[in-house]
Amino acid sequence: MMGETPNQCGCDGHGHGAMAATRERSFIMIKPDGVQRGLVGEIIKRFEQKGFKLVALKFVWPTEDLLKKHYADLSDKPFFPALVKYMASGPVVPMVWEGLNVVKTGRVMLGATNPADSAPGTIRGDLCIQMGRNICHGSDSVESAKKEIGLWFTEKEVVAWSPANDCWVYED
Ligand code: IDP
Ligand code: MG
Repeated sequence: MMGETPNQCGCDGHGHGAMAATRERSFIMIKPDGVQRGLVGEIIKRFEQKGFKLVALKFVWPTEDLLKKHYADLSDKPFFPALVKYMASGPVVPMVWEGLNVVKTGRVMLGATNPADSAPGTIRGDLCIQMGRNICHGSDSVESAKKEIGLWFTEKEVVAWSPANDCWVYED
């Protein structure tokens, strides 16, 4: 039976990453400029190497209608029309990543909204220059992550699975 043989770390193969906090989810999206510039692998790599778990991913050319819903909170901003046009200008890679504090840590990994202020070492700090071409999106709260995941993915498209290396990512 699975779990009878302890892993090298001493767990039964089921414990790690099982606590509710490690199942927090964030909606992360590679924007059209990230795709056009060939940065899909680089951005995914950073989340993978951090230890977060990929639970959903697709490659789509989004409609303006979907993008207006996605950015509804910004609809009264002067840059809103340009933002929707930019985001609808080509295919994007919407994803759902799971892990402990993934919403907050995901934002730190992306860097400040304006790449001029993004620290070196962050995705935006390393890979882009202007706010209107900042290559990636990340949810700003657990609440908005839920809303965004529901907009971009069906329930069936979000996959529950246990990565082989969970024992080495979480101590309990
Ligand atoms: P975030 O992407 O870091 O969460 P938001 O304030 O939610 O930042 O804005 C959404 C996106 O809208 C930004 O990532 C950026 O592409 C664009 N944006 C935000 N503020 C401006 C602005 O002042 N001028 C142009 N584009 C902006
Ligand atoms: Mg935002």
